[in-house]
Amino acid sequence: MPDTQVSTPAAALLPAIRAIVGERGLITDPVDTAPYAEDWRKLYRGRTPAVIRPANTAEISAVVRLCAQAKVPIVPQGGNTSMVGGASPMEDGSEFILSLSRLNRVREIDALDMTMTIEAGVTLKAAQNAALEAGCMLPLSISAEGTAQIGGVLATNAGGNNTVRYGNARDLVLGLEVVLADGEIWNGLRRLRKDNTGYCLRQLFVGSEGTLGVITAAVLKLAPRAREIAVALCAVPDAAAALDLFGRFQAYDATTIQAFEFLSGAGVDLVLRVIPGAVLPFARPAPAYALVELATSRPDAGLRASLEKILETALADGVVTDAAIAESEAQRGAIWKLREEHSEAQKRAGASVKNDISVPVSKVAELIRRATAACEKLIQGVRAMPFGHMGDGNIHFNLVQPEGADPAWFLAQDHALMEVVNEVVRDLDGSFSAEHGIGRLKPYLMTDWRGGAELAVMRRIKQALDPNGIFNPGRVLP
Ligand code: 2HG
Ligand code: ZN
Repeated sequence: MPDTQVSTPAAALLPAIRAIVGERGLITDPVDTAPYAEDWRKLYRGRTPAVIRPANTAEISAVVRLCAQAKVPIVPQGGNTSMVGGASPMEDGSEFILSLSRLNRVREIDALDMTMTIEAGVTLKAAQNAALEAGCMLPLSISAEGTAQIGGVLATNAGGNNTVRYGNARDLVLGLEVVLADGEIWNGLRRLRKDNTGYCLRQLFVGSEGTLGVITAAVLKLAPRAREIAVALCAVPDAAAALDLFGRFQAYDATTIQAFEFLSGAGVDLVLRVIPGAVLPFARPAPAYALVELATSRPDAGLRASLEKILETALADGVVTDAAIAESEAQRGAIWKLREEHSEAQKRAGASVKNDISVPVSKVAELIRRATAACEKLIQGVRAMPFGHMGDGNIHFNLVQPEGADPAWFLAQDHALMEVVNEVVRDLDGSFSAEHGIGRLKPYLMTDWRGGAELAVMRRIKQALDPNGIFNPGRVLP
């Protein structure tokens, strides 16, 4: 395949890059690069002269060195599951995609240290499985875990279902290996629980969305493997009841809550309609649902009995109207399927506008109530389908286009819809970006939300670490 017909600064580098990564490490045919240049939501259809797929950290370092000298921008990419276009190249074809997928080894697991040293291109699911085989657990779980890779998960500080108990990706990182913007490799793969030696550099790269360096490997904290897990889907009258239920579990034994997710009735109805094999474990649908997962590494904690006890009183009080407790691994999977297929179901229903927002946990029900009213007032027939991580205050306040509407027309309202939702978020002291990050979609909101000293410091950090602006330019910072 000829490198490219057009001579651009990026195209001029291709022979030298090929000499570093070899034929296997380079994709230049536009047909083959296209899937890497388009995001999962299909909001961005970019172009790139090449997807570079280095085999190891040394090759990444050499490639970055070349790009830095020529000031050619690089978009680091893991599983390409970003919800905000964070790994999508621009449309002008000026940026390389740097795929981490060939760095896919679990380097070491130490069950006594409870750590895992792992390369960026391992999928989150594969990392979870490796931890389980070693008798431990990697306590990070997201819907895209089969595809999302560790490097991207860390670069975006992913949150997911277990944040309520274990925190976000950031809280699990003990060490990092990073290729810096001049090509130098920083080996910070320490597995220390205590290490007060100046500024905490690793936390700068976590959540920087590929704008400060390329994460190539990490040391992650593991947790003890669960010995008992109890899962229930609870039908509830509304979000306020779901929050009341969360409070009951928290008051009883907060340490056993592994996930507490909210699902709207409309969202579950849609999943049941468009996702094959999805089944509701109740005779009739409810206005809303809460999915609770309790887990413990203690052998005789009697979780099932605790779950039943709390649900019994909640049923008696009218907080829960029906409940289904999983009796097997298959039933647990079926309950989680109703939750995990929300994004896919919404994608199949046409265009949707996503608000990945957070508020203090105590305000989640108010957020859902007020934001729903605001959006329904703005666009008649809009389908509000909020769902997500109620236990940590992060709701995916997603809006699906009115039935039969033109998707392009609906998407053109995205800023207006985000604005009315964000007004409520601001009023409740929340954040417009909880776990998906800023990417290409939301830099325009940064000045308003993080302006002044905060944004100024971020800009100084970017300037210090990436003076030529080669890493993911135009993302995160406006
Ligand atoms: C989830 O929690 C993901 O399933 C995706 O964060 C949410 O589709 C979304 O908005
Ligand atoms: Zn989520």
